[in-house]
Amino acid sequence: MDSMFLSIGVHKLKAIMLIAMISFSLITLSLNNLDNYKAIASTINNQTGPSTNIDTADSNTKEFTLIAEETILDISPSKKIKAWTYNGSIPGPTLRVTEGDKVIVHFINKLDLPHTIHFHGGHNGTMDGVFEIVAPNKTFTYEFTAAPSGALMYHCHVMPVVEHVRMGLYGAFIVDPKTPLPPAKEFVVVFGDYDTKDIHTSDPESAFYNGYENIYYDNPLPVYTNETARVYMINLSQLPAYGYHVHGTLFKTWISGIWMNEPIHTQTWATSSGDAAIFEMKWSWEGKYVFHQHGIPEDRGAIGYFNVSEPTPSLIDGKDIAITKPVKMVDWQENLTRMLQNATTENSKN
Ligand SMILES: [Cu+2]
Repeated sequence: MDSMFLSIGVHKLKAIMLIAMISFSLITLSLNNLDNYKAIASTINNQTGPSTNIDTADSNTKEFTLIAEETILDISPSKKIKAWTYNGSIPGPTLRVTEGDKVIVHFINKLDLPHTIHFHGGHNGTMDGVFEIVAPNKTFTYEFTAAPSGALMYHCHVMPVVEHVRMGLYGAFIVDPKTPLPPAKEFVVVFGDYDTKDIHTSDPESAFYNGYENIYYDNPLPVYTNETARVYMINLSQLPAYGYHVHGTLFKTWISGIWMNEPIHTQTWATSSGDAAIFEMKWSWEGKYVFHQHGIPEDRGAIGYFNVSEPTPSLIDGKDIAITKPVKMVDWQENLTRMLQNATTENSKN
């Protein structure tokens, strides 16, 4: 009897010790997390640019920080708006990873309303950014394995979603295949819209690529003759599906922006809100070749052109021209958007 009592007592003692150890670990873990976030937040506060990728020892882990904050910015020469942004621009930074990478995204909500980040592509339900609402001044870490490869996207999924997306909480999420793609000059084009009077309207006054009306009509995309241009088209507008059309050539389309699809040949390709496509095209002749969302959106700012010129012998492969190496124009595009939007955020005021 005594020994049985002793044995139960020892089990109880072990259980109590185990619970105490777990509680201590959890408290330490959450404190560490908090310190982590504070460190990340102070790093971001000290940054001037859109840099999000935190160096990690493991090259198969890609770690980013996105901060939702109020931002005053221009979407045209005459329209200054009060937006909600990830890291101070519309769209937020393009997040680029390789299929199979472990993706870690630290989200810091500095806005006065709850927000989230919902990623397209594969992940488990707890990482979906719908039911895990992130309250003001709170943080959340999204973690998943990048798949499938293609042109994906991210956006806030708090209701009303039309308002949260249109206010600016969206961006491109590009997942490269494990096998490197053939060389091309690459552009990311995120299609969005806005209305200064009615944020819920189905007939918005502004439509644009990468957050600024007519951005690539006034600053055309440079391509050389016989060089392949690759366009990652991400549709985060709130409009019905309009077709992306390119002048002077047909183009290959990977439906829904998914690399595992077989490409088809197209003159125009329509995407709906929340869908994407990858296009590849080239021209044999010099010239100005317009691209636009065919119809209403082009009249409201969703138009630009490729400025196709003959390459000169001095061009550097992989820097100026994509012959054997790719040329990624995303940084150039993001800098252009930031320059034109001329944003003021709480961070930039500090
Ligand atoms: Cu939101």
